[in-house]
Amino acid sequence: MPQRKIIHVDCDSFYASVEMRDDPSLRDVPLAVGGDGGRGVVATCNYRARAFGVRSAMPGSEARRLCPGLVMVPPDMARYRAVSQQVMAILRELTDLVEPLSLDEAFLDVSEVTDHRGSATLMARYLRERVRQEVGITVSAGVAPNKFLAKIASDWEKPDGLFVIRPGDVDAFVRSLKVEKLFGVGKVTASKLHEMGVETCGDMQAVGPEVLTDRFGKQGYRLHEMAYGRDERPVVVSRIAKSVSVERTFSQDLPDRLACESVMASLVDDLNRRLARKTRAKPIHKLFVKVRYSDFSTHTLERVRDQVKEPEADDYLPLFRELVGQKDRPVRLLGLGVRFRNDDAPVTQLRLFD
Ligand code: TTP
Ligand code: MG
Repeated sequence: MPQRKIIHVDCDSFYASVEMRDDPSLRDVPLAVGGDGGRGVVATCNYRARAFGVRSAMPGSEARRLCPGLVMVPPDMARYRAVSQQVMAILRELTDLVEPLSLDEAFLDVSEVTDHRGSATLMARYLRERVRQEVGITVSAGVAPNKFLAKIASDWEKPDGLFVIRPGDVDAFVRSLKVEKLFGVGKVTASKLHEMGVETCGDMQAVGPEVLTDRFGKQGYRLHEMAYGRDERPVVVSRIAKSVSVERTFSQDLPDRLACESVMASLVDDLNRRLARKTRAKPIHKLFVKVRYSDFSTHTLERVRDQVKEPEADDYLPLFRELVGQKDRPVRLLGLGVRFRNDDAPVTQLRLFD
């Protein structure tokens, strides 16, 4: 298998971060999000509450005992889903190979991405910054040659951290890695391993695959593989893209329509690069443009354009002109994209967020 570059992204104290973003009075207090305004269990809590020992799945009563000043708010799943979609959309602008694991985390396979000089570290930095600026929450990221290590890496510098495990660092990294960090190793497996004198992956390497499979069956072989930092599971894209788009937020607003039209060609280039990376592209059905003005009002327009194979700036200019009309207003963001035809039988589509 060729060397891969995998990024794992995980939002920090996700539900709590959304609540803190939307209500400044919650920003400087220990906060838990939980069922029934406090009588249920803690879904998550901010890092200030974690310092008191509050944790996910803890009964609200226990959380309050540990942390007397704890503020508890009920969850608002609709809002978390919307934020999640915003985050995932930013990830998908970088690559289509995005595998969400839950509302707040995803794997990306960026092996083929050439933006950011092809550096997964720069890509992860960029994604973290964009989510911070555009969504208003922090995410931690891990970069590694496979999913298993990328997930450990994203947790390493949490919250608001980035940790990179380069291929050459893998051996040294895993040798000192505690077995508790391994996927599937809970309290029971960990204590069995400890009884065998195994604390780290280095210890586990010394034990060898035979003993591990004798003791743990199939899981034993997985443990052996993980002890060497090996994991060949691919990033699985479980949804067929309905559209592909690119957008750019300008560090300084574009003053007028002419300025917008002059960046169109480079946006179309970006779009075509993204389209070229699509492995399961269907025929294009519609083109659309999006404009956000300096007052944050956002407008989009789409038109059926079945004949387009590889869009050009000239395909988008008429839409752009129709959308903005005759007036010049400062533009903050410009986006464009394509929607694919959706006429063949619906592929069994995983509803990720239900
Ligand atoms: P996590 O990513 O496990 O936790 P987190 O994002 O709150 O904190 P961090 O990643 O910084 O450690 O889970 C994501 C969301 O899933 C979390 O915000 C709330 C929800 N969740 C529950 O509802 N119950 C749980 O037991 C857990 C672990 C999470
Ligand atoms: Mg999280």
